[in-house]
This record gives sequence, structure tokens and C-alpha cells, in this order.
Amino acid sequence: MLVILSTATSLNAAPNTVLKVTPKLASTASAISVAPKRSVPSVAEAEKFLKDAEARLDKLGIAAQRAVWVYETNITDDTETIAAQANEVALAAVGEIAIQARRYNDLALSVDNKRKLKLLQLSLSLSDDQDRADYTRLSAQMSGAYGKGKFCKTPGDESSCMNLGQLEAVLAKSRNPAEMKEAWLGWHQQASSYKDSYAQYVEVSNKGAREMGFADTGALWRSQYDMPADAFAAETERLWQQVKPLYDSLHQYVRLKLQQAYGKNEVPTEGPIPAHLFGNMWSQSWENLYPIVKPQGLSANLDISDTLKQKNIDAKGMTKFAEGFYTSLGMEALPASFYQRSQLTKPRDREVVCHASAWDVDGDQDVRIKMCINQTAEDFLVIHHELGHIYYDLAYRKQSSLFKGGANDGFHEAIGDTVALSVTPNYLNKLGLLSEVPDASQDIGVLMDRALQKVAFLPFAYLVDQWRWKVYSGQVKPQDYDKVWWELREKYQGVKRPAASNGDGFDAGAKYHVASDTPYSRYFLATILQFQLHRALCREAGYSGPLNRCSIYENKAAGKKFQAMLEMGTSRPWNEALNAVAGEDKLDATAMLDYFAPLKAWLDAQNKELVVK
Ligand code: X8Z
Ligand code: ZN
Repeated sequence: MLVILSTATSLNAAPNTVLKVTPKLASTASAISVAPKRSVPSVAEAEKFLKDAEARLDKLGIAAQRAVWVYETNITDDTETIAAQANEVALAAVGEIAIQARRYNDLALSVDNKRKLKLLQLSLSLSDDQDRADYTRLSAQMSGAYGKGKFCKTPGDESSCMNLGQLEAVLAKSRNPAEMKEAWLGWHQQASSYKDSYAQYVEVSNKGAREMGFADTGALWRSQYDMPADAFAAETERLWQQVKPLYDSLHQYVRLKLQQAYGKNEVPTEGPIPAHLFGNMWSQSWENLYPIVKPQGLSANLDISDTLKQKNIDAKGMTKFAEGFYTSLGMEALPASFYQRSQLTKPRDREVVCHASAWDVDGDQDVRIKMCINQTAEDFLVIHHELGHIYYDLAYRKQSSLFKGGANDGFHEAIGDTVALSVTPNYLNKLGLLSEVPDASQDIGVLMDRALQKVAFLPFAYLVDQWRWKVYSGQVKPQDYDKVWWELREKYQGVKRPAASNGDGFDAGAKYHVASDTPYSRYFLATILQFQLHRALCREAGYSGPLNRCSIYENKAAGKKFQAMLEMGTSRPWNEALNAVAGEDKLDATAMLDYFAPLKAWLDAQNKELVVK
């Protein structure tokens, strides 16, 4: 089973590191680096090494997962230390095994074993005890700080404090710019408390990447896609260029609508738009703007939030609906322990990390999600996303443990979203969650709603790692964290900071994945990939109409094709997994562009007309 070392363990997607332990004692990593030169090992020795490594990493991985689960569902000083220590033990084994794996690189091994050796070497190795302790301590500390983060209007007065969920709700619902700005600034301000930790963490992490022969941690991250690191960077840029015109059209239209709503003082006619006006803390997903930007005359109500409340469909009920989609495809029911062990709602009596995550605790049946579910349309989709991780975990559990992972981390993120693309108005109506099915004349509205989630997200998903790659390479130093973060946000998203920065803030750290050091390119890939998978599965289901009206609900043929890909796990390069479903072996944004083509034409016409007015 695969475990990411950092509390991002829980996000369960990037095979940064793989853990295992044999019953024999782990020798220290520093001992390895001075190991005497040995003769060329045999194939049999390599096979034994891999088998032992898998068993050893499995055992340590499970222990670390449990410790981190307890920490993230009950943040205290003790659970923080326990989680950091469990990760430290695991990290020692990962590094040690990664270095040892090099001995076998030139042997004529089976394709599978060659791949396992390669995967083992795509991880950090910190041979110094102090470095490992620092790395895991800083990592746990930052995740905890993020989870506990609060903005207190009156410093020192607990009753004036708001947590992230409450601040996000202000941005989602308020139409008062001053109020939104306060919530935005409050959350971003709290992140500066862990800026120094982050800067130290970057240094230690780079040491670990360099021990494994990578230029820095960013280069290690970019090396995890079955292609050279530079080729990966070029590939993501190619995809961004493919989708940029679509984003630009949406951004321009939303600008005009925001200007109508808030006036020219708040929303400039040119240049970046203040980031607090998009209904989301990171301006990464704009669906809360739907009431402001929805096409006139296209009045279909797509928001199921009220119905969920009226019908008393609670967090578990919402999760059951999502599970029902997967089982309708022919996939298995979730194990009973899933409902016993998951955290579906925010506990009232303790601090937790609310950011949604899926956990494959034992590489077998012990799967869980951790969320703080609200009865909203947004969370309804997030549950589908999380169950995508879970169904992937369950599907590849028969693989040997180094292959228990996604084809790449973008695949892991794309599965649930692919399913959620089939959560169409028609499907919601079938479930009794939407009273009216909008007819084809309302499609622009439905597409707009989706575009606010998916198209709006693209530049953010792209830029987070543009920033981190620069930070890890040393091109951006701590004193310039904010400066470069906002250069990128202006350049790609076309958004700006609502007020000048005090110069020493850590706005990037106000995003969960930076504080928890979870790579983010995966979400960019996933956004493109989910449309490719959706197009292919709809084709498999015999569907040939507009992609936004396709739902693969209850389609066993599509389900079978999907499941076969999920079962492959990491065992084959990702393009083979894509090929298995789509008969294509490259990422390609045309599926996404096709999906939104009617909206793109509509936006361009509106933009012309609205500008002339
Ligand atoms: O972090 C997540 C998931 C867990 S893997 C809830 N997402 C990204 C985010 O929230 O920033 C899903 C979409 C992007
Ligand atoms: Zn995810």
C-alpha cells in the first residue's frame, strides 16, 4: 500500500513513498550510505528484496495511517507527536529501501519488478536522523495549524473567532464586499503563523530529494508520470494552452456580471478582479456565483441544497446516494466498517482537519472518508469525489502492494469527478432530489453551472505547483512567497489580492495543499482527464448525444470498462490505463472543449454584446 509521508498521507493518491517493514529490525539509513561495495546481486536477490520491501513498507504504512487518522480527527499536542513519530519511522524505511533499490537497477528483471524498483526510487530519502525528525514534525505541525486555523475579529476573544468553514460560508453566501473581504483577509492572515515552518520544511524536503538524485522536490514530483520531469512540465503547459481560450471567455463574462452586481469601484473593467468576490476562498471554483451569472431567462434551479434540507437527507444519507451511483455501475457495496469508521460530520468537541480526504488504511477493506459534510449541492459532489478514491482503493486491492495506487495521482483525483459528471439534472430528478428537469433549451444554464466548477478551476489547479516548483527549486525565496504567488494568480486566474499585503504574509499557505504539502498538478490533470473518461464511458454506454446530458447511471457496460481500469492500479504506465478505457494514450482537452462548446459560443456572443452596451 502507498503512503505519502506528510499528513497528506490521507489524500491517498500520490505514490510519493511506499512503506513496508519486515519483522527484522530496520537498519538505520545512515548505515546504508556507508555500506561496503558488494558484488553484483542476482535476480533472485532482487526478487527477495522487493518482496521484503513490500511487506516492510506495508506494515509501517498501516501504522502511520492509523496514527495520522487519529491525529487529523482529534488534533492535540500528543496526537501530533504520535503521528509525526509514526511517519518518521516509516520515512526511515522508505529512504533506506529507496537507496537499496538502486543496487538492482541493471538486472534483467520482469517488467513488473522493474516498475516496482522504479516506483521505490521516486521518493525522498533522508539519511540524517535529525532531518527526518524535522521533516515529519514540521509536516504534522503545519497540517494541525491549518486544521485549527481561526480568524478572531477581536484578538483574544474566543467568541469572535471563526473557523475556515464559517469563513467559507460568508464568501459563499454574502453579497456584501466589505464582509467578504474581511473573511478573506482573516483566513489568509492566519497562515503567516506557519510560514517559517514551511520555509524550513522546504529545505529539508529538498535534501531528501537530492539524496535520491533529484534536483529538488519539485523535480521529484514532476518525475512521477512515466515521462521525464521536463516533458511533464511541457505537457501541462500544452494542456493549459488548449483550455485557456475557454477560461478567458468565462472570466470575461463573469467580470461583466460581477461589475453589474458590485459596480465598477469593486470590479475593474480591465486587469485582475479582486479575489474575494468569487464565492470561494481561493477563487478556485465559482459555483456560488451561479445566481449572479446565470443566463437570463434560463431559470432552471439546479441547486439541490434546499431539497437536501427539506427532505432531511443527512451526511450519511448523502453518502448512501453517492454509493448508490457506484453500485449501479456494478461495483461492490461499501464495507460496513466504512460507515462505522468514517468521519462524515464535524465533531463539536474537538479540533479536526475538515478538508475532505479518503483513506485506504490497510490496503484491503478498511477504507474511510473524513469530511465535515454540509447539506449542500457542493458537498454532494465532493462525496462522489471521495468515493472515487475509495472505489479505486477497493478495485486495486488484489494488486501487490507497490501497485496499490492510481495509474498516476491525476487518475486518482479524476475517478469520482468522472462519476459526478453523470450527476445530471435528469439523474437528480430520478432520485427525487430535483423536482423539475430542465429541457434542452436550458442547457446553457446547466453548462454554466458546470463551467463555474470546472473551467474556473483550471488556472488555479495549474498555478499552485508553478509556484511550488519555483519555491522548491530555490528560485523563489521566503521573502518573495507572496509576491510570486500573486504574480501567478494575476497571470493565470486574472484575480488580485483584495488589499495590499503586509509584505511578509503566506497567502499560498492559506491553501490546504500547501500547508499539507500535497502536490496539486494532479487536480489539473484530473480536470482534463475526467472529461476524456466521461466521453469514453458514454460512448461505451452507447450514448451519442451532447456530453452534458449523458449519465452512465445504471450502465453495467460502462461500469465494467471503468472497473477494469481501476483494477490495474499503478501496475502499468498511466497511458495504458487511459487506453483501456478511452482507446487514447495522451491527455487531451478536446473532450472538455467539446463538452463546453455550446457554452463557449454563447459566452463569446454575450461578451461582445455586453461590452457594446
Ligand atoms: O482536495 C480536494 C479533494 C480531496 S483530494 C476534496 N480537491 C481539491 C481542492 O479542494 O482544492 C478536490 C478539487 C480540488
Ligand atoms: Zn481527491
